[in-house]
Amino acid sequence: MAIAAGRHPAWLPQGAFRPVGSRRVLVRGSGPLVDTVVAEVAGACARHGGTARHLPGPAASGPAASGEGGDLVLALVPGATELGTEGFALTRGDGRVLVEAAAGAGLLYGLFHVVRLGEGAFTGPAGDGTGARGRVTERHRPAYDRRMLDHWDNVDVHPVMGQVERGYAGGSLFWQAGRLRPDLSPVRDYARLLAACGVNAVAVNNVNVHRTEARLLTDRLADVAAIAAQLRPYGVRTHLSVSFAAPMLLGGLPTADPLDPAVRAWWAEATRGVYAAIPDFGGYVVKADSEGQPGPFAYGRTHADGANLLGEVLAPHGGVVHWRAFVYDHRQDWRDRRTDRANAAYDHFAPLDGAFHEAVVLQVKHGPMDFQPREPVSPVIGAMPRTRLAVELQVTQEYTGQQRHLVHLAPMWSQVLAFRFGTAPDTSVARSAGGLVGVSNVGDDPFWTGHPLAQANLYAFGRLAWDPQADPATVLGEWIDLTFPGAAGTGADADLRATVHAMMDRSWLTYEKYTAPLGVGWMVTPGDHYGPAVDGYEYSPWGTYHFADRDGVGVDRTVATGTGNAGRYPHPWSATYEALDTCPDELLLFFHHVPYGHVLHSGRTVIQHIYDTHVEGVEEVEATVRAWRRPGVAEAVGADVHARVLERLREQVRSAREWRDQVMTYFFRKSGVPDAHGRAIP
Ligand code: GCW
Repeated sequence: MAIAAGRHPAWLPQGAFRPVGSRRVLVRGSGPLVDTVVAEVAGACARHGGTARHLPGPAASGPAASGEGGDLVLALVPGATELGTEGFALTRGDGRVLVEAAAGAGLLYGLFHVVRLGEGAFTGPAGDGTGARGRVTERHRPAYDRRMLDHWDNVDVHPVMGQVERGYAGGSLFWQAGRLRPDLSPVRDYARLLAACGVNAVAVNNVNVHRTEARLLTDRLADVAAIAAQLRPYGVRTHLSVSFAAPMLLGGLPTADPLDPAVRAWWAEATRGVYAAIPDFGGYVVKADSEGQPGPFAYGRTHADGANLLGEVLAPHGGVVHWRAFVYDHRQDWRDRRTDRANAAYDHFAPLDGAFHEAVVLQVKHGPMDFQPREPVSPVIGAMPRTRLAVELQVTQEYTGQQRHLVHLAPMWSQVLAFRFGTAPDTSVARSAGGLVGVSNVGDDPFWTGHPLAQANLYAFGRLAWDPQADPATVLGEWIDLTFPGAAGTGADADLRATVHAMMDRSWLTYEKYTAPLGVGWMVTPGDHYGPAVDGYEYSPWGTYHFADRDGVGVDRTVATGTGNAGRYPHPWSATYEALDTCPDELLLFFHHVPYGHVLHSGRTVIQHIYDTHVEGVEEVEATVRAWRRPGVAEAVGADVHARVLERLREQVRSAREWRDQVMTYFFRKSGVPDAHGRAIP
């Protein structure tokens, strides 16, 4: 098993398998995913000089299994139901490792965990943190049953959005100019990478379902089945975005009214067809009544009516519908200061809590707006305890530099996941959610993600979906060690690790500094969303404003005088956000319109904060470029990676300077306030 030539191996280079492949390995058990484990182990051993054995019978549980001869034993123990279908137990010490799992998926995740631990799995201290000697057992289970990536891939090349909507990594892995790709082997490699970071579900087409894509549900279902066949060996289930108007578009019915019996019968029949072709199909994804997509509002029905129809037809087959909460009015009037896009999902969905079928998963973007570099957590997530929720993150860097800028997103995501609506731990975003969904950043680019270092975002997404409490810096460290194993253990490697950490750990905060300030967001070029246009959306119907004038800036979202958004949060957040003196600096302009001279908790005025952070942000990007050009880095990461990253960093510097100059100039002209440090503002 190896990533096909011509593509960067990402976090599965052959060297990462050396610790496993150079040992005596025994796999016990049988089944499709066990076969994958066997093939992985056999490939690694053939390459690195170890020996691989396979005994198809299951093992007895406990130490007996470990004495069966092997430095690494991977054993299916069907009775170990406490591990679930994806969990595994890892026993190690004395140079030997035993992985036990109740099902094939658990064994596969256990194998990739051993790969992640590397040589340390066999030689390092046992991992219970107590320093105990001898053999120690750890148990690992994913926090969420579904850890999913949504691909915004079109089948036809869209005249404006291209092959992949908001894709920054070339074409689609699945689709090419209207057809299924003839060679799907990269999809198999992709599934392998996903299993190695913990992702187990993929939606294969854009949530904006156009005419051709709608047909994937019926007459082009064979294409979806072909993709599913590639994903399945790595435990990844296939999902499909469908059009709510499918009964009309594909079935010739006069309506898509969710309460119409003919519509319901049509969906039931279509869904039977899907499961006949793909027995382990995961379910549908639906973007309804959103940015022009059809939905139940056309029939005077609620989103519960719409979603429940699909939940009901999927449930008998074990599927779910991911119903997106991204519903807002994109025909707003900037003169109207009461309507607020930040309120929309809450106002549409919170009143429906408890009304959804059990096979409906409401998929909520992590913030109330749209994946800006800084937003508060969406109040919807805290308001629907009787609804299955999945939190949606944007791995593709639409608003965070489009994989031309180096922005490591895991620190933002873990902050979101750790946010607590109340004081108890179970009020955290991580605990309120039943699943995590990421919009994929992958395409047919040789580095998978355009910017090679953006691979770390995909990896971190999977790891946080497995364990939302994982420390982002540790996860980044894992990714560095796996991806660049050539230099492992040498002095140069420690240096590389430190260099990459220094470049990436705070890169999200750097990006925040040189773009839109203090949580207000946007200020991007309309349409493609790349680069600065401070007033680009200011008078548009999309509902994304900053309201800067000569006296001040920010959106008044208070209950007292604004749009009332602060009041959508439970206590104490409603009060925290409502009051100027308690609102956190980084969200100040999201919740308040303030004069330029307003003094932040940091002690700086708003205008001086804008000047200072924009200068600092550019300096930090310049330092990042210097770090990447240090001697030894190119050798440690490979010339191809080094060159591609350098090319992207150069563009990042150019773009960051453009952001700095435009934002500083804009606010200097508006406010007339000079920079306290006397720097020249263009
Ligand atoms: O961020 C916006 C994007 C759209 C996207 C939409 C969504 C797929 O600009 O391109 O459409 O969000 O999440 O549905």
